[in-house]
Amino acid sequence: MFQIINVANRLPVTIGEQITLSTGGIVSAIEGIRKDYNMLWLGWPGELIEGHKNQQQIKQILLDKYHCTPVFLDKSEIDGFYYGFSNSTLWPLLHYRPYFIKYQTDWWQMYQQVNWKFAQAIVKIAQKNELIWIHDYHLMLLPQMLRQIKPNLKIGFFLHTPFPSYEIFRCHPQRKELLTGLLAADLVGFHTFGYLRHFRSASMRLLDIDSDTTVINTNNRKCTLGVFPIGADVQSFTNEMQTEPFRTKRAEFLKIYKDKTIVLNVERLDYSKGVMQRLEAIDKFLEKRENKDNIVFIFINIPSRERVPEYSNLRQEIESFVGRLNGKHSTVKNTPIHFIHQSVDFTELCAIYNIAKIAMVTPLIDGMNLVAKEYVACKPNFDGILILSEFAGAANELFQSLIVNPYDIQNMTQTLELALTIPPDDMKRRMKGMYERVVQFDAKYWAKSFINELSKIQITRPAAKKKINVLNALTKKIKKAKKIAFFLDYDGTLCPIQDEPDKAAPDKQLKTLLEQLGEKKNIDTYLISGRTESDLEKWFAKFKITLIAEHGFSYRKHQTGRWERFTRHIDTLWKKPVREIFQQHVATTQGSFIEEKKSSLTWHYRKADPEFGLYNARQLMQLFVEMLSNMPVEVHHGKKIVEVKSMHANKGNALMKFAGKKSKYDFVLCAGDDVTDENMFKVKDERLFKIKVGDGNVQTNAEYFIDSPKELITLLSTIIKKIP
Ligand code: GDG
Repeated sequence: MFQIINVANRLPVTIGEQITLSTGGIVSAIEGIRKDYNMLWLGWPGELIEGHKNQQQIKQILLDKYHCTPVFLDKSEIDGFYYGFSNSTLWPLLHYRPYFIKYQTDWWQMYQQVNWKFAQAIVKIAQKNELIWIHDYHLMLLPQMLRQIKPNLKIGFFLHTPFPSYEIFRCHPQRKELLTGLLAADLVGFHTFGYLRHFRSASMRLLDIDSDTTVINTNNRKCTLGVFPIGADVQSFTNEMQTEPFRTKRAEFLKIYKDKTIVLNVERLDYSKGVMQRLEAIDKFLEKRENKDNIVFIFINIPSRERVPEYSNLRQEIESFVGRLNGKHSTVKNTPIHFIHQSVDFTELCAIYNIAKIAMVTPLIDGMNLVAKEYVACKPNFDGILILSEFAGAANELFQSLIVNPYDIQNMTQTLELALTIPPDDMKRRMKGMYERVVQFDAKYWAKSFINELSKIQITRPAAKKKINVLNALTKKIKKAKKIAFFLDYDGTLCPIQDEPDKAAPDKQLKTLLEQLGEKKNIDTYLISGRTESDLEKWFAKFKITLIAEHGFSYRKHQTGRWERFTRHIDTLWKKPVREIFQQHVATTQGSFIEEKKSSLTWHYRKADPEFGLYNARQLMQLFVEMLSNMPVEVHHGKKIVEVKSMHANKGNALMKFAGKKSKYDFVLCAGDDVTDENMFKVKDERLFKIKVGDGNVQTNAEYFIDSPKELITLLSTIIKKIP
């Protein structure tokens, strides 16, 4: 059995005449640790050459020789899922290029279909205890799909690209589905805290869910967020630099570029890498330079996604710009720009990294950028200068580089001039600092830290566990009871919380339950809610139950049909100053509003920006602590609300009024989801059976948990059948 199933869009192999191991960022990172873990790699093997071995043969070779399981894609899947949705829709979105986004509904269907295909391929091989590690934007729906089939798998997801700000991410038609897909993972990792912050912000704003800095809570599950900056495969570069082929290549290059300063550029040909802006800066630099014979700019631009029009257009643009620049700046002795539109082999890459005096890594945006780290890794003598874009994830760590803004052409030109004149001591000091960091936090370190974090995560499903107990415990107790009272909160307890309070009308199943409860001689039912008298009357007047409004401010027995107050004289002088303060907050916190009831004033911020709303709610709470300390009110900060209410309206008191020690009841069930229900749960009386509905991870005085209103209704419907 495998310990880890590593899932990425591409397998680390290229299938041509022969099957070979490919190079690239993720590949080297994962390959570096494969020996340490029993790891299976699952992914697409790439487009197969016609007439090559059949799929079954390839499958066998991949498994035996490379520990890989292929997920084959047909032509329409490759077009719709890979070139379409992944690389023409998601890639530009994640790289802040909304105007490059192309979108087709059939691509979205293909994306779902292929994610589903991956999910099924995984469950075929996954037993129980493997860690599933999913990589990158091609597979954002996969965590949720896997979770649906195998709820207890431990799933990690790492995003290799940036995660853009909410304002960009929200442009996507499937923004909610994509986030929900990811949030089903137990751990979601990013290269930088900035991306994590954006992801969290988008989740809070688009899905209206709560979150701490590194944890997002969804449906009784926790999704942990973490920062794991990918490192370079330092070991491979260091080893390569000890070899004879490397020494030969290095000597050869030194001879070719004798007396010339090499400025190196290595990247996939991609619009995120800022090649055009860099060429512009080089043009300006060369315009000012007197001696153009002794400098050469080597561009290694590996071909990438050429079937996507933006990429082939960019290639043409770059090639024609390079042509113009060489025409303009070449001398008899030198052609300043050396443009290679193909991959060079690993030994050559090492040699060129090693001898280049300057590396220019100036993407407009980049998740991390491994080239920057690899260049540093190939500088054990600290003799090089890295010019690095502030928009590469790597800039957070490689701060001793010369940091540039790639949109500021003049800044890049000047930095290039500075790099050429930097004193050797300064150069060494900078490179030494970066080298030490790159060596310490390499690819292995990255992969191990992600895997460790994922293995440490406890998959707790407390609500599910206690749910089993609740039915048993309740059955046991209720069977012995002669006279029973049910105190049931409404919103969030018998009915899911809705955006609009008016939408929360009781459904058919609940109505049936209330009818049945009304008919039960041995059970009295109290619907105890924060809602107004008229709201409750509108929906529940016809049932034979007692309605308790405004958290225990007034009640209505079915027999009389009349509303009565628990306490006669209630002081409401506090309302005026509280209303004024709430109004000030309504003006500044867009989307917030005030709700006024007889016994309370509530400021709602569920439609406001979640962070600004929360900030203002906390400000209000601080203010009220002093301001209302001598008033007969209770203040509480609940689910997206700040409420000030008369202290006479209290669900615990209301419960005691009807079901106190001297009452006829020998068993009292109370169920609620909110802080106001805690007043019932706080009552100490062994006749009480307290059920909290919703998130099992919160502090509560209740003893039992139920996941959702739907499950509570099912539980109650089951239980009342056992009572005469
Ligand atoms: C994505 C994110 C993130 C390049 N030319 C040759 C060659 N390479 C290798 C480099 C490096 C890799 O390709 C490129 O990795 P990057 O990190 O720079 O960029 P992306 O491919 O866009 O990768 C990126 C990365 O994922 C990892 O999380 O850093 O931000 O966009 O390893 O060495 N290798 C050889 N010949 C070449 O000509 N042999």
